[in-house]
Amino acid sequence: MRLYGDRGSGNCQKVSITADFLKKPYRWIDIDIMKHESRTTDFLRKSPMGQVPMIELPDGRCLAQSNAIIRYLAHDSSLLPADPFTQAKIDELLFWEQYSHEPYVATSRFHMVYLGRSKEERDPMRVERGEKALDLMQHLIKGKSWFVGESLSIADIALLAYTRLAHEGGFDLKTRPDVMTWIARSEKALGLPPAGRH
Ligand SMILES: N[C@@H](CCC(=O)N[C@@H](CS)C(=O)NCC(=O)O)C(=O)O
Repeated sequence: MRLYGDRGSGNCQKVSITADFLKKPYRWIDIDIMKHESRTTDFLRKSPMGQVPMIELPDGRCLAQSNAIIRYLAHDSSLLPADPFTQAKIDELLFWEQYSHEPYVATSRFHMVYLGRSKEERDPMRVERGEKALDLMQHLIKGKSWFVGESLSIADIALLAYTRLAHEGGFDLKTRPDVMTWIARSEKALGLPPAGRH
């Protein structure tokens, strides 16, 4: 399998974290999004969405969208239990992450880390919605170890990717202590070095 990705992207990190945890071999292919390398004719032929992460299977089939990819990789593993309702609860969080978390927390980080904007120059609407998303995570994880069920799942990986990097987008997790504990728990379970100050 080939994994096309930008190493600084949380969406791409979701895929490498999942593949590494499941010991699925892959070849990482660096795509520099700032040089628009995901928009070349060759890349668009493989994946018309023009974004990373994207995987290419040995038989040539390609798949984009981080949460679709990790869901595919996790099939038949502990990260995606077989029970249909449990899977739907995981999907609930995968969709929520893409609609209500990533567009605000990740893009605020993108503006600071990739575009070099200051914390003060962030888009106030994105900041407000990002803060709300992080508050909801605190509410959901309070009193629990994992977001769905009793074990680590791809819901945790999807949410972890940008939440552990939220400080790089100017967000402070100190008022969400259970989120901070869950980040440390998840990083340990996944064998990841701590992403830094929260
Ligand atoms: N919903 C997509 C978002 C993918 C995305 O936004 N990718 C960014 C990097 S994080 C990208 O490829 N940007 C370059 C571009 O759009 O040209 C996913 O979850 O994979």
